Amino acid sequence: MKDKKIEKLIKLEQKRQRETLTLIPSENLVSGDVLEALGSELTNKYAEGYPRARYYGGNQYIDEIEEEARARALKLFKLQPKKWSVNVQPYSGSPANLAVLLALVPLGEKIMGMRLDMGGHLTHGHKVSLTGKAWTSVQYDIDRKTEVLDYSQILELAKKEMPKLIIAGFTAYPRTIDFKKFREIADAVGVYLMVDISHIAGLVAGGAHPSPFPWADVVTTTTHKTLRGPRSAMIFANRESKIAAANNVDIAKAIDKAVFPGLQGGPHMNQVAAIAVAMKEADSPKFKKYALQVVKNSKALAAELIGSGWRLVSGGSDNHLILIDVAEKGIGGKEASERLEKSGIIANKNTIPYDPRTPVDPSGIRLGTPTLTTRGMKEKEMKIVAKLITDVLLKNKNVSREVLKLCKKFPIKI
Ligand code: DSN
Repeated sequence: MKDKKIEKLIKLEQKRQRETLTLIPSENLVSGDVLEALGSELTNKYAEGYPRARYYGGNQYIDEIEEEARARALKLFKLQPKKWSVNVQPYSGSPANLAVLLALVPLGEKIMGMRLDMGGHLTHGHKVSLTGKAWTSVQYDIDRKTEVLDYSQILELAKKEMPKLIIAGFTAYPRTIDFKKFREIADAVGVYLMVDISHIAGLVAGGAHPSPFPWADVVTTTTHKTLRGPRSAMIFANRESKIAAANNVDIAKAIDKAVFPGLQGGPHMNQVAAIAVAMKEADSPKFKKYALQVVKNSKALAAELIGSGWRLVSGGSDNHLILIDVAEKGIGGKEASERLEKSGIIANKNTIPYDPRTPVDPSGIRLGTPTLTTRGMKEKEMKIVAKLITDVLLKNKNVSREVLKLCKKFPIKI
């Protein structure tokens, strides 16, 4: 690289990633092939429109790449092109979610998603997000006592508020989601069910979490979390959606139109190519094993943390993530994540349900196992990681040396 300043900073970031334990559940490590596609000359090309219907010339190879990405995405999730369409152009998860709302819910009408501080997402109708400004948003909670979803409460709220679209899928929910129950709720009020599987897409693809596809009208996902692809997103639309038919909506067309020209200009074709690469990588027995190991590791980490006296939100984990109530031990989430970082353990502070503290210094930290599992760590190492976390937070130790040793034993291979 001729730009020495940026080259140096990239190298330092590579070293940071190699020599720390990433426990942020929404992060992962991509393969060399995904990086190569992202860093390719595809970034030079404008391709506004869709395959075989572009506004610019010179798109013959670009068209093939986008068609391949779509075909591979459908195959990965075992979807028939006759029944499902997929749009691979959203720049990332937030515009993908926005595009779905733009396509299916008239501006100003009501949507219903989970509250951010309960584990939802900004784009599920939070008041600071466009999704909470351009639409009327009602938000559901999780059960105060069990800290899991209470489907009957969600049904009641849906019946009372009569939203036009219900969103399921979360960013800080450590348990299995019952998509069938969400379908029943959406059907009870005759509205769209949108499922955002950004966090668990890799688990769904690998068979480590039930699939939303038998139940949803639309599924959105980022591609860079458990799915281990580039920073990007996809929207799957159910061509057989009864709600779309009842509303006289061609759901696939409406979503394509909302993505482009509704929200975006030219797709980032380097990202689209990297999605294609990632979809193929995920469509393998090796990835399936990976997805199952992510969950095994999360359960092992959760069990060990509980054994060390920590209170976990909902009492454990069924997926790739864990929420520790650190405030219960008198430590703020901000302080906890900062102290962990000093020892090379990277986590993020997070609200817990009904958090009495603020989002900038909440009661929890959120941990996830996708990255450590990509590095090859298993249950044995999760026990070590749990002990390191406990040593830092409860015994005030600096465990940098042990962290580095573990990182060296499980190098990042691309
Ligand atoms: N920022 C993502 C996460 O960490 O869960 C969600 O957008």
